[in-house]
Amino acid sequence: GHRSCALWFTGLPGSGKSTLAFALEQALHARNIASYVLDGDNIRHGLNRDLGFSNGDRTENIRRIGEVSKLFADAGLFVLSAFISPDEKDRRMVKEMFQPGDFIEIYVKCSLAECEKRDPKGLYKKARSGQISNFTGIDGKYDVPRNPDLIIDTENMTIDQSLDVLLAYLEERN
Ligand code: GGZ
Repeated sequence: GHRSCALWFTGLPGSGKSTLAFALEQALHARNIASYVLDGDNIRHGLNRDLGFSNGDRTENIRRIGEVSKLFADAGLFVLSAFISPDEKDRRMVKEMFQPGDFIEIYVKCSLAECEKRDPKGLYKKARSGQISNFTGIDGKYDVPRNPDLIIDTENMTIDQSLDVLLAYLEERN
């Protein structure tokens, strides 16, 4: 058997957080481990539709997502939460909602240059031209995780390789 827990993916926009979380969800389902992905698409359009991207709103965004992640974990699921979560102390706040070891911080590492090159939604371009403000990596801060449980370097690995690293880590930790 396995304990339910929260895997928290943090990283710059375009670093690959959601992609990795969904790939892991599929791999876990194939192993009969119930999991669920929370990301901007299912949270910011619903529960957190009242929040924007000011620093205060981001803190409230992360706080609510932390509480929801805890509920999912209490319900017995592996919850995979993929949010920029740029503020180190907001990530600590969420970590403290969990029993030690039940919250796994995964730094999805990718340089700003590469994220900006990928620019899957054209938002970096908008941020550069001033159409979006407080955009993480451009004029919004990102606190690089100081002590993550795992670092996934998506700049130098394929999605499959990244997934293998994640699965090996989870197996090792049981
Ligand atoms: C960062 C923004 C912004 C600003 C809109 N800064 O690539 P995306 O589009 O789908 O992912 C980004 C998403 C980030 O939401 P999070 O809830 O993960 O952010 S946080 O943890 O900081 O609260 C991006 C889009 O929202 N987006 N404006 N100014 N990302």
